[in-house]
Amino acid sequence: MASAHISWLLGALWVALTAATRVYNIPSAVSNTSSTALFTSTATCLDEPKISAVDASAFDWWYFDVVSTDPTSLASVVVVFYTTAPAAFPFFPPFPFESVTLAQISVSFPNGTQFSSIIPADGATVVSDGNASSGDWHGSGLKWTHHGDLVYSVSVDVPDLGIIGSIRFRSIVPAHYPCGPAVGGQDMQVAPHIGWANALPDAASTVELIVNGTKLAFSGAGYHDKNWSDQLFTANVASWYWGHGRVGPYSIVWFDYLALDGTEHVSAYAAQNGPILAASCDFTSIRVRPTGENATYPPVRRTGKPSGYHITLDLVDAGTLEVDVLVTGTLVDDGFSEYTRSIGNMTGVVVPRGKGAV
Ligand SMILES: *[C@@H]1O[C@H](CO)[C@@H](O)[C@H](O)[C@H]1NC(C)=O
Ligand SMILES: *[C@@H]1O[C@H](CO)[C@@H](O)[C@H](O)[C@H]1NC(C)=O
Ligand SMILES: *[C@@H]1O[C@H](CO)[C@@H](O)[C@H](O)[C@H]1NC(C)=O
Ligand SMILES: *[C@@H]1O[C@H](CO)[C@@H](O)[C@H](O)[C@H]1NC(C)=O
Ligand SMILES: *[C@@H]1O[C@H](CO)[C@@H](O)[C@H](O)[C@H]1NC(C)=O
Ligand SMILES: *[C@@H]1O[C@H](CO)[C@@H](O)[C@H](O)[C@H]1NC(C)=O
Ligand SMILES: CC(=O)N[C@H]1CO[C@H](CO)[C@@H](O)[C@@H]1O
Repeated sequence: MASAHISWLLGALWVALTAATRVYNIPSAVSNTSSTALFTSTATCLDEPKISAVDASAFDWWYFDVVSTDPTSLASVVVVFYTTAPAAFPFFPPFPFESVTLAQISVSFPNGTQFSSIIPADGATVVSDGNASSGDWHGSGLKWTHHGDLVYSVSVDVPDLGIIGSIRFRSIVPAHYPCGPAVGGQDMQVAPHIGWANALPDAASTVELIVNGTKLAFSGAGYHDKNWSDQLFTANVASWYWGHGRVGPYSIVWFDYLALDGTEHVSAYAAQNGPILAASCDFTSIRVRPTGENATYPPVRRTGKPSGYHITLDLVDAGTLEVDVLVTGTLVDDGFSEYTRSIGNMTGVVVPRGKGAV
C-alpha cells in the first residue's frame, strides 16, 4: 500500500515538472528558417523565448537593469542577453561578430564613469519554468537564474574584462504585458510586431561587482523585461521613450512610441506597494513628452538628448500622476545610433480624480 502511494506521488511530481519546464537551445548561427513570433499570451511562460528561430530579421532579448536609489549617485548596471542577427537590431556598433547570441554588460560608477562591452556567446540555453526563466549565454561569463517567479539573479564572471560578481532582484510589484496584467489571452504587442513582457517592473535589488579591482556595490530599483519581433526593428520605430522608476510609493513603467507613419502607441504601468493601479495601452492612459533642452517633439534626427521628460499617467481610481524626470546622467550615447539611456531624478504629484480637469 505504502509503496503504491509513494509512486503515485512521484508520478504526479514528474508530470508537473515536465509540464512546467521547457528547455530552448539557441544556436549561435543565423537560422535559415524564417521566424514566426508569438504575440498572444498564455497563462504562463511569460519569460520564455517568443520567436521560433533567430533568422536575419527577428530578435528576442532579455534585459536587466538596476539604478541606484541614492539621488546623488550615478551608479547603475545593465545586462542584456540578445538573440539577434546584428542587422535586425540597430543599437549595435558595426562589429564583425558572427554570433546571434550576444551578451552585453554596462556599468556606471557613482561618479558617472562608465564601461560597456558586448561579448559573443557560443550559443545559448534558456530554461522556462512557470512565468520565469533562466538563461546561460555559453562562454560569455554571463547568465541569469531565478527562484520562483519573484527572485532573479544575474551572475557575472568575465575575467577578460576584469568583471566578476552578482546582481540580485526581488520583485516588489506584479508582472504585466503592454495592455494589462500578466494573464493569458493578452495581446503582447506594444506596437505592431513588437512584443513586450515585463517580468519585473520594479525589484528591490543589490549589485555586488568587482570591476578591475574596484568595488561597485549599491542597492537600487531593479527591472527586467523582454522584447521580441519577427521584423527588423527599424521597420517600425520613429521615436521611443521608455523608462521605469519609483516616485513616492509608486513603481511606474512608461512607454510612448511614435511609429514611422506618425501613429502613437503607449503603455502605462503603476503599482503601489504591490497591487497594480494601472496597466493599460489605452491612448489616454499616459503621455510622455520631452522637456527643457532639446524638447522638440516629435524629435527629428538632429534633435539632441532632452534634459528631461514630463509624464502624465492615469492612475484610474487614484487620480492622475504627474511626474517630472530630470536627467542626471547619460549611460548610452554610442555615437552611431540615436539610442540613449539615461538616469534621472523623479518628482511627482498626484492630482485626485475630479480636480485639475481643465
Ligand atoms: C544558412 O545558409 C547559408 C548559405 O547557404 C549557409 O552558409 C549556412 O551554413 C546556413 N546556416 C545554417 C544554420 O544552416
Ligand atoms: C570615478 O570612479 C572610478 C571608480 O571608483 C574611478 O576609477 C575613477 O578614477 C573616478 N573618476 C573620476 C574622474 O574621479
Ligand atoms: C503566471 O502568472 C499568472 C498571472 O499572475 C498566474 O495566473 C499563473 O498562475 C502563473 N503561472 C505559473 C505557472 O506560475
Ligand atoms: C580591465 O583592464 C583590462 C586590461 O587593462 C582592460 O582590457 C579591460 O577593458 C578593463 N575592464 C574594465 C571593465 O574597465
Ligand atoms: C542638446 O543637444 C545638443 C546637440 O546634440 C547637445 O550638445 C546637448 O548636450 C543636449 N542637451 C542635453 C541636456 O543633453
Ligand atoms: C538630483 O537630486 C540630487 C539630490 O537631491 C541633486 O543633488 C541633483 O542636483 C539633482 N539633479 C538634477 C538634475 O535635478
Ligand atoms: C530595454 C528596453 O528598451 N526595453 C523595451 C522593451 O519593449 C518595451 C515596449 O516596446 C519598451 O518600452 C522597452 O523600452
